[in-house]
Amino acid sequence: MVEEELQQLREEALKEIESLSNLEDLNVFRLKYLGKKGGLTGYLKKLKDLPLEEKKRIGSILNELKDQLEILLAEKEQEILFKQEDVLTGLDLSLPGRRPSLGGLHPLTQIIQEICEVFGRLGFDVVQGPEVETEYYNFTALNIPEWHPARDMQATFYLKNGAILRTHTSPIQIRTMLERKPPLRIIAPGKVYRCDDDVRHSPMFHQIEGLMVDKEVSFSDLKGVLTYFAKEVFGERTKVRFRPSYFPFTEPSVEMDISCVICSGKGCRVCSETGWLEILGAGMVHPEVFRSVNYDISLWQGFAFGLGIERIAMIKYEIDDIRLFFDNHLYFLECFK
Ligand code: 2NM
Repeated sequence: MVEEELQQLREEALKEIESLSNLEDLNVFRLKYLGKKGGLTGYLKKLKDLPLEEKKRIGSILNELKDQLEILLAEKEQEILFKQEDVLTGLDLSLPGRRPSLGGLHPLTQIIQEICEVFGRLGFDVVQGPEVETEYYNFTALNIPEWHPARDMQATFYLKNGAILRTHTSPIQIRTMLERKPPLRIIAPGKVYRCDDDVRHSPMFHQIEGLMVDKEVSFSDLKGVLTYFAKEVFGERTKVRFRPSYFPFTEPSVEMDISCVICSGKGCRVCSETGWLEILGAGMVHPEVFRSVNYDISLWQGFAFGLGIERIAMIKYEIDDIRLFFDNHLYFLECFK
């Protein structure tokens, strides 16, 4: 039966197309089935000898088979051409696309955000202020007298019109105390400027200062708040100690150390064999500071503190050159994503 023969031919042809892998074999196949002396053409030639009914039936089967083979051949040819191109260009269209590389927050920004969150949990508001300041807000209102070395040309950047670049973020706290009424809990992060430039100092760096004013705020509150901060940022096992110190704007004044994050207190190169790292200054707000913002010192008490962000980041990430924060080398920044 012709039908059965054709069915067999179709199955063989389909199998053969499937296994084709180059253009030469593809052309051989084309000739074998569809060429002038090909298998299908042979049947087509024989059609004219058949009776009309059979001619119609077999003819339509042959046409359909011919169309099918031509479509499959064209598809196969495309597939082979694509593969050849892939080999030539090294292009593999089946690979997933490259992900665009995303930016990340600067390590200093991350630390500022983390510290603001920690104090946020204790009810402190984040406040901001201008980087160009007056001597009054930066020094005078903070009980820093005319003769104080911090006012020296070498430490402060003086601008033409008598303005200065703030040397700490404390003027923000003075401005906020004038704008708001106590009680108050604020934290002021920002850039500050000092005429200093070496491996440990940058002329622009970042500080966070905090201030809490209320009717009964004691030195115990200062210790409690700052101990909580140290454990949140450096880990639950971190120990703290307070040493007496001096700042014109606080009395009494202290510096807080944490147990060394590298050797946990045993002594190493990072802590100069002391087991401790100095991380901030603090104290009870000086009555002269309250007087300059017209807070009644018989009603209000407060503590304040200040810390350098770069110093915290250098301790936390064991970085020994402050300039790395400002060079913006991608291989440095990508470590903090
Ligand atoms: C420090 C250390 C101790 C401080 C004081 C004030 C203000 F404005 F409330 F008086 N702001 N920040 C302060 C106190 C800052 O930095 C080492």
